[in-house]
Amino acid sequence: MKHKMPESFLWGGAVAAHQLEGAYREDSRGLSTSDVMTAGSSKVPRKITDGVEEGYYYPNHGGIDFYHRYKEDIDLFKEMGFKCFRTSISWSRIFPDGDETEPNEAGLAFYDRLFDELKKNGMEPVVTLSHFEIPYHLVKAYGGFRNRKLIDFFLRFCETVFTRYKDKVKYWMLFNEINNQTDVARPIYAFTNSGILYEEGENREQTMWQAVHYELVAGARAVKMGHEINPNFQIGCMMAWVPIYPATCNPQDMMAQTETMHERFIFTDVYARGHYPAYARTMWEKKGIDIQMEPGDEEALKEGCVDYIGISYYMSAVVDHDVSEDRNGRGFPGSVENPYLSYSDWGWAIDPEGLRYSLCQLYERYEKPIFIAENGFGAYDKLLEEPGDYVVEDDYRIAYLREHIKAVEKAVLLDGVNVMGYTVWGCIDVVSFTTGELSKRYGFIYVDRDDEGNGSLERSQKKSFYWYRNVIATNGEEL
Ligand code: BGP
Repeated sequence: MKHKMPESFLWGGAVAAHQLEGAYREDSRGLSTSDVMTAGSSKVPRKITDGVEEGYYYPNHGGIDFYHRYKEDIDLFKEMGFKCFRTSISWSRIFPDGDETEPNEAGLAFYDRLFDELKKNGMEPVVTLSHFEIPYHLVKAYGGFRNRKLIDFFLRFCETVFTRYKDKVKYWMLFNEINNQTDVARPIYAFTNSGILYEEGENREQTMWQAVHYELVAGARAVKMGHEINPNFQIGCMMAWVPIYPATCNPQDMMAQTETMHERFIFTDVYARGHYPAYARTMWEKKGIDIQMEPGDEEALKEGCVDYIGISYYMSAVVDHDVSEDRNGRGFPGSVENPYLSYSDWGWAIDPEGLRYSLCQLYERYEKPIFIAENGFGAYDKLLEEPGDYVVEDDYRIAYLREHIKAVEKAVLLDGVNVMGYTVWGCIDVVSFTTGELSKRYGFIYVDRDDEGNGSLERSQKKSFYWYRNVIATNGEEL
């Protein structure tokens, strides 16, 4: 099979402001949701504290100090030949409390410098507007997106950055992995997607779906506004895409798969088609959920369809209609292991074919370009005793990425899917979102920092740095 990808294919890497910038109070940046999550591990969940509390370690406060080292890091991305670089704007650098009417110039100036540096080095910025960060003041004073006022605060933030960077940034993404919060058993998702802290005994699904409605309206209005500011903007949604397989060919498992996928498709259906699918209303009725909509909301959804579908892809999942509990920790009842797949140290199924399947599934449903905004392999990398050109021999990461890129190439070259780009998650070691570990490393670039914040922050290449450089240089021909 010819491997070459289209010349316009956007090879690159992805990170998120809160996972690498650090400088969490510098230049008047306000506290954000990411600043009050303590360090955790694969065994110990992160704790959401009430503000920053004495006695805890908060790994996102320092990140990997990208705020001061971004030029050095961009030089390394350029050495790999990145065509694009995905990161996010920290909302609380621009509006420290979130409800101000005037933005913080120092925050805006940082992203001017960052985007200029990327463009100077031949990289298109791909910018996520809300990547698990909401100004913490909006959580405390308004209850996050349980409050409809958040729509206007988000739109003020969007209008400010769309206008400021309209000639520097073409590719935008709305809310990162907006669908995570459907897993209401894990409060971290409502907190990072919507700035919501569940109250004792409340109907979490009612609160979550109402917040989702506000976010979908906010996102659609942002798309419409963005296109008015610059008609060339390409604005996409961003979903954690975990395809669900039926446990057997029993029709009941197939129906269980269809129903469970509704909690993923509802987002892309609204974003791509501009209205709620019929199953949304029956799903809400079944759960006793009553969504408050205002006049104009449905009009807003219709007028703000996205230009492309952004996804992260790490794993697939399985549902068994005969199982009631979430056995495999995937956030839905009936989730079970897949006997045909192996799993990472964090219990994530390794399924490259699932990426090809997902790309076909999404493209055939929406016929909109797809951007793979995240795909990567987290591992406890071991430093070589005697490093040569590289400090980690991460053949396991190369193998994981090779198979997933092969799947992307099959989707493009054999299945006719229009894939815009592929940005490897954590192209440089960053703070893990789910665990707060830095030792859960994804990068082509090793950063000397441990889970307690010790280390020189020195950057060094891993073996995969040179492998990915060649993949890009041959446009995917040599894997
Ligand atoms: C996705 C997030 C990223 C990143 C990635 C890896 O959910 O969009 O921010 O965190 O997963 O996950 P983790 O960092 O938990 O290993």
